[in-house]
This record gives sequence, C-alpha cells and structure tokens, in this order.
Amino acid sequence: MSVILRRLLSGGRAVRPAPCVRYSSAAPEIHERTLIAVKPDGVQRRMVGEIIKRFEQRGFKLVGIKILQASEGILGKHYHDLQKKPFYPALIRYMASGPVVAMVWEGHNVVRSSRLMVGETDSSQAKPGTVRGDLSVHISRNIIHASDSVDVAEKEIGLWFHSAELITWETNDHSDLYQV
Ligand code: IDP
Ligand code: MG
Repeated sequence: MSVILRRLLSGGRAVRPAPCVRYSSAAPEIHERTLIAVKPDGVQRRMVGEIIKRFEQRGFKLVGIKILQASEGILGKHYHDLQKKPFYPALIRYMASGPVVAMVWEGHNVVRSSRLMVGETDSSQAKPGTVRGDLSVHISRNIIHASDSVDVAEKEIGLWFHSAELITWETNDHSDLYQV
C-alpha cells in the first residue's frame, strides 16, 4: 500500500509503514521421486498421453521417460515379491506382451499421491477419478504401475533407469513468452 493511500485511509495522519515482510521466492527443494510405468495394455490402448496429462496437471515433474520392451530379467526383479503368487507367470507374460513406458516423476509426496491417483490394484474396486478406476476394469489388466513406498521407489528407479537417464531441471517462469 502506498504512503499516500495509507494517509488517506488514516484520516491524513502520518502512518508508519508496515514492516516489510520478505517471503523467499525459493520453494523448498523436493527430491522425492517415484517410478510410474504404463503397462503394455495401457500403451496398446493409447493411454500414455492421458496418464502423463494427469501427472503434469497435478503438478509433478517428469524427470525420466522411455519406452522399452521389458526383459524377463527386469520383470523378475521388479515383481520379485510376487514370485510365489499363482498369478505370477501370467503377470510376467502380460508385462512382456508389449512395450512399457517407464517414467520417473518428482514432487512433494509424489509416492503417496501417485498411489492415490492410480487407485486400488483391483480395477473393479478402484474409485472413479483414479487412473485404474477410470480406464480399466480388471486386476490382471490394470494399465499402470506406481511404486508403493519411498524405499521401493528408489530401488525400482535404479532397476529401470541409469542415473544418466534422469534429468534434474529447474522450474523456470516463461510466462513472458505466453502473454497474449
Ligand atoms: P499394485 O500394482 O497395485 O502395487 P501389487 O499387489 O504389487 O499391486 O501387484 C502387482 C501387479 O500384479 C498388479 O498391478 C497386477 O497387475 C498384478 N496382480 C496383483 N494381484 C493380482 C491378481 O489377483 N490376479 C491377477 N493379477 C494380479
Ligand atoms: Mg505393488
């Protein structure tokens, strides 16, 4: 508020300006990352863009992305904990049935938030508004993977990506380029 405006509002009396409070423009540094993978059914159904859109709109930052035909070696490590499950062989066949789009997303609480965005493992139980709840119907074709804890995310990112494939980038303000 200008000094003149302050005087007017205070009936002409001189008013000591309010102490200037400086807010730091630097946002806290956020390093939490998670592995998101569009599974072969999601790629086949052309859902990659829809899924990226949701993560971008939420405000997360894409720091790694690639399309690959996952080997049985990588899938065996990725789903190591499920080896004894009856559906394990079918799961590996499904995950190897076509290309996967693997991504690393970064942001505040990204692991927890992305699990909520992805929804329940069983698509038939996944809430509307979630990726699985909106785009899939069955647990065996649930179109997306998201790491389920920060520790697991770190391991999964290390399994699917070389560190040189991950890009650390700053958020710039390009608003001057988009003024109409
Ligand atoms: P998540 O993907 O939600 O973390 P997990 O329990 O880690 O779920 O299972 C990994 C994947 O294994 C699931 O996303 C799904 O593709 C598959 N899966 C899990 N349970 C079943 C099942 O009962 N039948 C068939 N496939 C399953
Ligand atoms: Mg899991």
